[in-house]
Amino acid sequence: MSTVSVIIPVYNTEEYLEQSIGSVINQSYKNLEIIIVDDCSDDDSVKIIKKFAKEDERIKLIELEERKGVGAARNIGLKKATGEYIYFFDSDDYIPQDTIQYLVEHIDDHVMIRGKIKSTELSSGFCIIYKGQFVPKIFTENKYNLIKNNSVCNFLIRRDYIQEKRLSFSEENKIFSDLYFMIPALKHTHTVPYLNEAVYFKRRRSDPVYNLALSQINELEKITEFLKSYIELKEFYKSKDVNEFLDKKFLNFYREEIVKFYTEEKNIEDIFKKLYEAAQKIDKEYLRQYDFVLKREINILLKGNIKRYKRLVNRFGFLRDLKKALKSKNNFYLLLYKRFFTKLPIDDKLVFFESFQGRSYSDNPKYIYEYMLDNKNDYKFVWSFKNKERIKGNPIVVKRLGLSYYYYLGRAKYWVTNARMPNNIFKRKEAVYLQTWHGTPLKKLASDMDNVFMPGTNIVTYKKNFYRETKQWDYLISANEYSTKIFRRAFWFNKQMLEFGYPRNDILYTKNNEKDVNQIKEKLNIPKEKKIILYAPTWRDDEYYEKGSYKFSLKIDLEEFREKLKDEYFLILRMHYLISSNLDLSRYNDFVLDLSNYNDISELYLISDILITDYSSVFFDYANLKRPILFYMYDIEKYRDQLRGFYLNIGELPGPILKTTGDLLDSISNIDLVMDRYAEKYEIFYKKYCNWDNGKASENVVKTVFK
Ligand code: C2G
Repeated sequence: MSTVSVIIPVYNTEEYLEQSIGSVINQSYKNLEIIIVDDCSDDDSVKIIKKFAKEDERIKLIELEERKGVGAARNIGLKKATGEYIYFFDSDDYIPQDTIQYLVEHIDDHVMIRGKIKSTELSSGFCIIYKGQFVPKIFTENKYNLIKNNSVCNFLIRRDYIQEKRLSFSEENKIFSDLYFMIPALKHTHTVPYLNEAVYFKRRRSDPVYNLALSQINELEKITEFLKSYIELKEFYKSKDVNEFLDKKFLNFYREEIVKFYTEEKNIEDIFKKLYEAAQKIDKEYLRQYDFVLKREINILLKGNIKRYKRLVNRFGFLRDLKKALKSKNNFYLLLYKRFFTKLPIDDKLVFFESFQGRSYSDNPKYIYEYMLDNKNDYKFVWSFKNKERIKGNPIVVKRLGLSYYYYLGRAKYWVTNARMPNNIFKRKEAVYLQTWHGTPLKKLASDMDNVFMPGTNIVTYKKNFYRETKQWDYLISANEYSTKIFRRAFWFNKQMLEFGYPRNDILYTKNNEKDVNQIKEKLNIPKEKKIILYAPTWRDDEYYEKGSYKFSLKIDLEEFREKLKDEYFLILRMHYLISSNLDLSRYNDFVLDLSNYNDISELYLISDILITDYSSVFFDYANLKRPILFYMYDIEKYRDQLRGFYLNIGELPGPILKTTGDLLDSISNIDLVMDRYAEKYEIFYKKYCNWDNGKASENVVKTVFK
């Protein structure tokens, strides 16, 4: 039985090692030599590997004393390897148990074989079982397609072949290091079998630090490295097939990465010299088969005149935008925004407001606006709504994503919103973006999330979009020190944090009196003589109709609730703004009111005597009132452990965690006892999370931002 040396470079992948190394150890093919090269990790990776090594003598750990990069780590692993075959594996990936077995069984007389690579975003839980006879597909002229993704992973290669051809990885080029190994590896062989059933799961890393396209600097680094390796490899390899492979790679890279780099209005100057040098290497004959625009751009690039090239890129950029613009009304508006509205003079006294993506007149933006209405009358205001509304102060009202929405976004000096803006809208440089956010976080946010279960996205795209958004924020409001800490990290935010509490909570201090409370009750037609219970749960990421539209099934037995409570209490149901399920409450009219569509939850806090919630940030705000809170967390295990994960230890919560209607009723009928029992916790909670709120947050925010 031949030995397979599995080479695994490791750098700070502690969270994946159990699964990744575990999947190698558990291979049905047992004759393995597992060489793990730790590239100077500063997390607990080495500790975990040592634990594995103690129990499995096939594991050899090499610890590098200084960081050398993945290419160098693999080269070191190769030097140590003694097996007949080499198999490359990355320390955050995962292979089903028969993968190596299948590869060994099907390599025959070939020098190498490759299995299938599947990308995944999930942090756990994939499994694949094939049974039966498999026939590999043989790659010949098209063999370079096997390294379209620039990766050496899931290749099984004869070690004597590697030695004979002196194959090694580039140690300088970190991103395209594998190409330096794989191009010559493929060049010297005629046929390469490919086995679809030998699967390898490649994790699309959720950590943006490793996700190279994320920031501008990294994009620049990626482009520079690509151009450098293209030039080097072109100089080294003269054969037609390698050249065609490299040219194709270059032109695809140009179209996808470089054009994108330009369209995001980054500097052509930063890459022009290298790009010019790279373009000299392209085979003019090969270029002929490409479209007019690409040919023309490359041909002008070849002339080396940056001004001319820039003019052309801009012109074609406009044509590309125009082509996109003709596809939909929204794209057309976007073009107008980018090319015209943002080129008009900025209006220094114009403020653009939006709350919950135009869903309502509410939350922090509402209170900032109302303060400005009364105190900053030299400003003009625009509000954006999904469905047009009339609100006080007579501002300009625009329909979200309509033409005037884009026009005013382009003209306004200030943007004030509590949620993300659409992905493809970039703020003009002179504008000021005040992001208020919409809650103290309990559930994990943005960069702290490991998985996303929302429809229509994956973790990498989700984080990239989020990152692009947060980079545009100039100010961010935080309601407490705890939020500040989380926001800085989770939102990659390093500009000015406004630490005054939440503007939306001002009224919890300024209107917490009988007269104002009764006024709200009257407005909403709510019995004044009854005590009010507010039930305000959050949404569930994995229960949806479609993107942006979520389901909710009420887990409170209303029949029983009414039966037991109707004499003393009145219930307000308040679903999260992402919930589109409609509740049929017609049978309970005398006891329940659905106020899910009411604009302002802060007013509902004011009028209620008890809050029932779950994982919603509403409890942080409500605690300002020091009134009882019951946590109805009937699905806590799933919500916390699978869907989101929490920042807060639930032992800190200022009220009981309940799982059934019976538990709720029990607590409600003993509410004074509950308050007594939680008095101390409540006090600690209040000090930690409500400390900054004092009724003046709107004023302080406005005075800081609108000087
Ligand atoms: N909200 C509401 N009614 C509900 C739930 C929430 O009006 N039934 C409002 C509250 O103002 C709340 C905000 O929406 O503070 C955010 O709701 P969460 O339930 O906390 O959920 P989410 O929108 O996912 O935001 O940092 C906060 C997080 O981002 C959570």
